[in-house]
Amino acid sequence: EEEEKPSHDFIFRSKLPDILIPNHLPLTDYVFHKFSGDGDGDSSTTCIIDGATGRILTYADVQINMQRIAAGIHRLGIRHGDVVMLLLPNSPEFALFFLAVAYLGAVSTTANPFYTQPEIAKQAKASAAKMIITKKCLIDKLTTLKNDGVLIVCVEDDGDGVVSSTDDGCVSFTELTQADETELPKPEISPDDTVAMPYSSGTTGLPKGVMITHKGLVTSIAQKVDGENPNLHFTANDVILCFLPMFHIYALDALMLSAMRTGAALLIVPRFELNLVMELIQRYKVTVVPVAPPVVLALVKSPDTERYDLSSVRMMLSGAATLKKELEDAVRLKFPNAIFGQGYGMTESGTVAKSLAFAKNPFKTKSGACGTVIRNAEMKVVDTITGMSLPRNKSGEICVRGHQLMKGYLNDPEATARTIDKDGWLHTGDIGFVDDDDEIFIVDRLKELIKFKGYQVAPAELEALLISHPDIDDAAVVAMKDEVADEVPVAFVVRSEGSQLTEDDVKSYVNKQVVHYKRIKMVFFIEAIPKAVSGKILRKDLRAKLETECSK
Ligand code: 4UW
Repeated sequence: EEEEKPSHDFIFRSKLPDILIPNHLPLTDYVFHKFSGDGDGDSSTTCIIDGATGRILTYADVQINMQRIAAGIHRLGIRHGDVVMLLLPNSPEFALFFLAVAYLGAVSTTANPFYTQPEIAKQAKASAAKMIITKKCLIDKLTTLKNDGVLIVCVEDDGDGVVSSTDDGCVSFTELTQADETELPKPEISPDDTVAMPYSSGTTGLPKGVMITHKGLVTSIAQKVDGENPNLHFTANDVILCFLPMFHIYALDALMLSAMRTGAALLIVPRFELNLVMELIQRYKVTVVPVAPPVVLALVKSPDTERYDLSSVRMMLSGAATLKKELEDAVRLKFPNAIFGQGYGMTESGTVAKSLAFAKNPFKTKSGACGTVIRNAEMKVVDTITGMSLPRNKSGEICVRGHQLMKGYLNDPEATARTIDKDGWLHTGDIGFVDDDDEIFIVDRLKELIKFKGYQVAPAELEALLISHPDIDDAAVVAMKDEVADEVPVAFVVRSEGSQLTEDDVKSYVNKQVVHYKRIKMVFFIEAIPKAVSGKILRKDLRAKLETECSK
């Protein structure tokens, strides 16, 4: 008997028409197209402002540095397809090295510089990184990798450019900048070559290398900032603030590269500190302030916002985690002259949705919506049980399709197939609906992922650490709601027989091995972890247990 198939899918599209996207181009050609022979960009305008030092790099500076660094790392043996790890805080060097690696046809795997030594080692090994670009203060975490033959390049800022040291056995950066950019023939790059490889746990399991291609990233940027009526209207007059972490897709794609494509200035700030940020907004007349929900909370609560002139801000965009409607309404009141809206994205898919309030010719939008699907893409909402696509105003799993999607997970075809189905739909693991005005509302998360202030916490990673403890027989990690962080990881632990293990023992065992936002906040001892017959942890049951029995 034939299976009954729905006669059609309910597919949602942008209100903006599709555009021609030059996604045959290598990423750096596309990004700097305005400043090439056929472009109308002025290379003497500011590309990067270093918020830490005030140093300015023009579009010409950035391009020549990109080519020199590319020639320099090529000399050190980096070739097309090789992986280079960027282990840097937000800095101009982050941008320059990312661009240089892309220019060469090599791959940047980006990592949080606050990661612990084992977290760094795991990603460096899994991605087979040949070189790590870092700062001197971080090299202690790289000793073992260096002994294993990974090249370490240190960048230090001496105020007027990048220099470095040869002590500690690191490669001299001076060697790189002395390289002659003309000695490097322009590398052949295919649109399907990987250019960026951030790590993400996706909908399930451990963090995996997300292979983002030149074509994928070019498409994602174009979907936002290209066209007659760009969805995200950045211009050469904008000063775009960047304190969100550049190793994460939000800042990398939607801020750094999108800013460069449009000729805007990117004001790079090493970390978020509210008063410093407001000081910088005032000093540089910042026009675009990209945020995540905890920053919105800080802005709304701060009594100091009145002390600074923040009137230059015309656009404020939030994303990476759920923003409560009350908070959105409160921040709108505080910045009456700025357009406020959300974007919704995922490492594996780039931007999925953007508020059309940011378009050159904007649309009216609602508070609480996380945008409308970007142009040149399709979206559907599917029933989580039947897989059938759903009409407007019905909640289900959000799926997206288009050239912006990742190529797949590194060395993990199974996880890739679980995430992108045979028809090319990427299953986000987010539950939401599309309303009558094409606006998307996210209402829940189907996937395991925990988001602490927008940072990824993979339960499977913490569970593996917990189970490695000799006194722990089994464990499960789930999210608990939190006022400030949105979600925090908490653990359910099954002690081995006779064990006197305490909550503090468990916490200190795990928490010294992980970066701060992965730290377990509470431990609950139970008899057994609830599991389905398949062995899958019943996380829903644990979350329900949290709400009923565990409130302490
Ligand atoms: N509302 C509710 C949201 C939202 C959200 C994300 O760490 P990842 O893999 O990736 C990101 C990417 C964010 C992003 C990318 C590009 C872009 O233009 C933009 O605009 C603001 C943002 O966070 O986590 C992906 C998961 O994070 C949740 C959701 O569960 C998603 O699958 N998430 N944005 N506005 N939840």
